[in-house]
Amino acid sequence: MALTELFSAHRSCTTCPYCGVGCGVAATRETTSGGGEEVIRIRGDEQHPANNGKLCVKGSSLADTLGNHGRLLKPRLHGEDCDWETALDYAASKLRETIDAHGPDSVAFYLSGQLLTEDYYVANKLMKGFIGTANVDTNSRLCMSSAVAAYKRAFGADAVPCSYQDLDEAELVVLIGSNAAWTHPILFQRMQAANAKLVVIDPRGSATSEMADIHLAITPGSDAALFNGLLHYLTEFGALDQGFINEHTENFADALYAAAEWTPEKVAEYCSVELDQLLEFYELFRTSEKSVSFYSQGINQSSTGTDKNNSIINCHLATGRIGKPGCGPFSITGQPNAMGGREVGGLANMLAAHMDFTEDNIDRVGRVWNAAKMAQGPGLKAVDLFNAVESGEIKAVWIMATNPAVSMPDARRVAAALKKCPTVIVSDCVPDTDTARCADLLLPATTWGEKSGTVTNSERRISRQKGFLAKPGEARHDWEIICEVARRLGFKEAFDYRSAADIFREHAVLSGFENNRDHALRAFDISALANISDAQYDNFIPLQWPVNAAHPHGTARLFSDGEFFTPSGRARFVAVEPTCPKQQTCDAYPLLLNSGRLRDQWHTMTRTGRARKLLDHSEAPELHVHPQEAKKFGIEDAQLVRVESEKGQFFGRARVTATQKPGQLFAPIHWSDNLAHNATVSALAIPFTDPLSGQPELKQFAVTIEPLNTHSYACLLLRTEAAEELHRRLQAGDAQLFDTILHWYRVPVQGGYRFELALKKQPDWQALAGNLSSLSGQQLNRKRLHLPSGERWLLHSKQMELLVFTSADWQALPDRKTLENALQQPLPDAPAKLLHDVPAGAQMVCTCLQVSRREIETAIAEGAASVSELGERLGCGTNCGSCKPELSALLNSKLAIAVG
Ligand SMILES: Nc1nc2c(c(=O)[nH]1)N[C@H]1C(S)=C(S)[C@@H](COP(=O)(O)OP(=O)(O)OC[C@H]3O[C@@H](n4cnc5c(=O)[nH]c(N)nc54)[C@H](O)[C@@H]3O)O[C@H]1N2
Ligand SMILES: Nc1nc2c(c(=O)[nH]1)N[C@H]1C(S)=C(S)[C@@H](COP(=O)(O)OP(=O)(O)OC[C@H]3O[C@@H](n4cnc5c(=O)[nH]c(N)nc54)[C@H](O)[C@@H]3O)O[C@H]1N2
Ligand code: SF4
Ligand SMILES: [Mo]
Repeated sequence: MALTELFSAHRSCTTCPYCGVGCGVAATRETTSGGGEEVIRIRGDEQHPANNGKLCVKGSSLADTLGNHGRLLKPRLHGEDCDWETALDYAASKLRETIDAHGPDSVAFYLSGQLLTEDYYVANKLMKGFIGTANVDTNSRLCMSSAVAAYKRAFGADAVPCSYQDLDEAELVVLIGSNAAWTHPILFQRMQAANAKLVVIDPRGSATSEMADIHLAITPGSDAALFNGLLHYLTEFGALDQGFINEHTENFADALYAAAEWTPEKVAEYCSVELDQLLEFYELFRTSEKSVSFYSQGINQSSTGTDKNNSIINCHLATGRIGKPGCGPFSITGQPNAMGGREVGGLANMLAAHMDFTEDNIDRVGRVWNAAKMAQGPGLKAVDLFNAVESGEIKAVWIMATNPAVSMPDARRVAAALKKCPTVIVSDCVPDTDTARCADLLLPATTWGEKSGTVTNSERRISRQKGFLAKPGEARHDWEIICEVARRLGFKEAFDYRSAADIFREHAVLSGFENNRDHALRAFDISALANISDAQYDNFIPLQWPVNAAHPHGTARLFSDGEFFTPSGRARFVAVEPTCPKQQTCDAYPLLLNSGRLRDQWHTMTRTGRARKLLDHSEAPELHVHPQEAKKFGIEDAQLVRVESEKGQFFGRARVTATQKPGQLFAPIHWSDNLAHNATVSALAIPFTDPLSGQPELKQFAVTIEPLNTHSYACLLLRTEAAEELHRRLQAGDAQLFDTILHWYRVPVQGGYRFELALKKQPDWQALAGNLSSLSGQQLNRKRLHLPSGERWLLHSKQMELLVFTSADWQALPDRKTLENALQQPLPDAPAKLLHDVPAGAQMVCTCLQVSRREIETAIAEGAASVSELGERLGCGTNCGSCKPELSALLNSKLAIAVG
């Protein structure tokens, strides 16, 4: 059935499923002008206050990610398709047996900031109110938990004070450990439009630092010293808001005492930055009344992330720059519904609706839920939770909407623990993630475009995600699946919801229940929404919480009255002792590996990997390395490199770049065993965690590197079935294949897959052709070509089921786009022609308008001197604007060459 036939309306307003900016999206069914073909178009929703109609490259490519191909469409038990009755009975009976034999703490849920609030709410309710354990944690532990812990320490509540408007009004935005140009692009564009000064604090150069007025490339993990130093400087130079400190805060003297030793000179040395540059930043902060500190994973993913967060918050409390327009410590959330998860109590140390495990709160939540068995205390946080799976303490685990076999530190150990766990249930929308491969039971979930509910973005704004496509195959909504299992466990009444709106209303009731100074005053309160009708829920206008009797239309900014949620009502300063990362270099592992995100991919690529054009920017696992380091270790640009840590190994293609500092490396997190050989970065991490938040240290891994000697490279195109068979054999470690193959990665293309292979030795063509032709069931023709650039081999079958090119030089292989097109067409008369006609591939900088780096460089050489001129000539940067920082970097590097 055509995708458009599944479209239930002509226009549907929903929210983007990617980052925490939470952009409004309008999906429409349209007929193309030419062929009259029906298509689904995705545009930014102009009415949505988060983006006013704009979308970044990921959002604007959403239509390319839709469709049933590659989806999990039926439940699978032990690898075989089964019906829902069997699947749900299995899930419920395994949970029941495990609880009966070993108690409630022997089961666990591991959830995700990509679930909708309603899904999250019922999962949490089932575990904490009915099964009786708080072993419910979430991938937000790897992401936001230090920000949560720090806000609670400072404000007595997990409450983000700011609003996006503050970015429009700020004079200064300090981005700390954030590559917002790539990770929160629409907000970054908003900051740029507002003309605030930008300071970027990040050990490496990024698309974000490229646009900064000041970039402080500090020693990895040294942020707390920088902010202790700032507090000290603000005190020395009379920038304190003494009135605010006296009236509205406590513990200032302790924080100041801890900061006193951090003179600018000492900070400059500790953080390895120029004193002048440091003082320039300190002075800018001192004199900018309106300043926002905007921070993300460079701060959170640390073994002292909570302290680092508080060191930033301290500076805002000291200057009274909180609760005012253009001000505040702004922790930006990563996932689309990280914030919703925090609201419902998705973290193991929270209960629900911002309540934690005090006796009063356990009783309070229990009364609203009419709970059968309330959990009595916090449960295990992610790293401990998977340790308990490994030790056998946890015997049944249900994982929803996350891929811990890739994203957890020491990822291989997590996968191994899951493989030996007696019961592993995984709810996902695709069948072949690394985590799904560890599952006994796989449950097909609906996903973006199909499911309905709410999400909360980084500025506390609740928006609707709305399904506009019918459920594919037998997939069900996550909340429905959870409620079905709950009913089978005997909790029918408490989980008898008819719709997501029913769940939302109960969530709103709980948020307002006994929420006042006499009982337990909580920041999260949406009680004004407790009685909304189904129609109002359907037409929900995005609102920022709290939404209650006092603020029926929501609240843009918190703490304007200087009142906080601590017992004294005062905000707390925290004395911070800067501490180095736990993972430290040594002789065996002399380099520090940093990890993070690329512009066009989302996490383990289960959605963005479906849009072919999103792979144009970067299609292979990479390793960024400074030229000096590359020389030292004998590594050339584009060469395959092996990275090793105490815990594991990672293979990636070297990108030699001066954006890295010597001694440091960077690798993107997006590849997994499903997509490439040995490309799971988190397999390298030792799981050190922050003692307060439990968040793992994921930005500093001590490693060593070596170049991998490659005999030659092969590019292989296969139609879907044959490609799946090859993929299966590669993943199973087929000895015959790995006799020749050193490394592989794959790229989905229309009609099949492209595999890129690095070969260890001259292939035994007879054997390889035999092996490969058994995939396609066809005879292969073999041809040796002698070209000016060297010898190349071409293998192909008559129907072009399969096409292989090899060459000693990776760059000398033909253009991949042309080859991909060849896969969809009948065999050309002479396939060897493909080798002569087309040059090697070029990296796309502008994904939307398909403008390559080479074209941009040519235009610059011909005189294009600004981003807008490039846009006029080539169109690049004129659609979503996500590539503008890279255009600017290319212009700058050419300018530097011209000047130098
Ligand atoms: N394109 C894209 N966007 C995304 C995502 C995605 O997968 N793809 N994921 C979303 C999610 S869930 C999240 S959590 C966010 C994350 O958003 P970000 O935090 O902006 O992204 P990261 O790339 O993880 O890391 C940010 C920066 O921290 C720096 N860093 C590393 N160590 C340190 C340090 O010691 N100090 C400082 N100051 N900086 C350091 C890194 O060099 C990196 O540039 O992105 C969201 N947006
Ligand atoms: N080394 C290193 N490791 C990291 C990080 C890092 O910076 N460095 N960052 C960490 C951070 S911040 C994060 S957020 C994590 C992200 O890591 P993960 O959460 O593990 O990655 P995702 O690929 O987002 O996994 C989401 C899964 O849910 C599925 N899915 C999508 N929609 C739905 C749905 O509606 N229902 C269900 N049931 N399934 C769905 C997708 O197909 C996918 O398999 O990685 C963490 N790990
Ligand atoms: S910035 Fe991009 S990825 Fe993030 S919500 Fe907006 S469109 Fe989606
Ligand atoms: Mo995240």
